[in-house]
Amino acid sequence: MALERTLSIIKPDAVAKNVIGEIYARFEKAGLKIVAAKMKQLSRKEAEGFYAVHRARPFFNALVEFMISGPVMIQVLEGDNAIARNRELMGATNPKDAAPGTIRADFADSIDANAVHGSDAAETAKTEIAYFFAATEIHGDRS
Ligand code: RTP
Ligand code: MG
Repeated sequence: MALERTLSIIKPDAVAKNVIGEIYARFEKAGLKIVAAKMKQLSRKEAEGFYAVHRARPFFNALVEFMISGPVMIQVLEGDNAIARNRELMGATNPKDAAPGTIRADFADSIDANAVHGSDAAETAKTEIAYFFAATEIHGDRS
């Protein structure tokens, strides 16, 4: 299995619900290690840049507004198959479709306010991690 890193964001709705610790426990129980973390109020520019791939989509403005509606908790997760494993823990984008026991099934209210973000592929993980963290801020087993 490949030791991977992925970018995870606990979105403003879940931070406001005070469930950072419960979500971290799920990462840890699944064998994902938190190797970098910061709480941050995203600026509009940062949120637009982060989700730039969705710029032309009808939900883009709502997504940016939501992402800047309060602080987010941003972390790098490291572990075997971390990218796919984190996506499994998260569940489907729309919490109505998310499998029972997933983070979105348990903590998300809607497709817009859906509790967590996770990188979806190796290339996006690399770009997204670099968007928020310098190499010196990441303290993992993988160099
Ligand atoms: P994320 O990037 O936040 O981890 O979510 P995801 O991969 O599961 O979903 P993605 O397709 O990348 O969409 C990013 C976020 O945009 C909102 N969205 N709304 N109304 C809609 O049809 C719609 N589709 C996507 C969601 O909040 C999603 O998390
Ligand atoms: Mg996505």
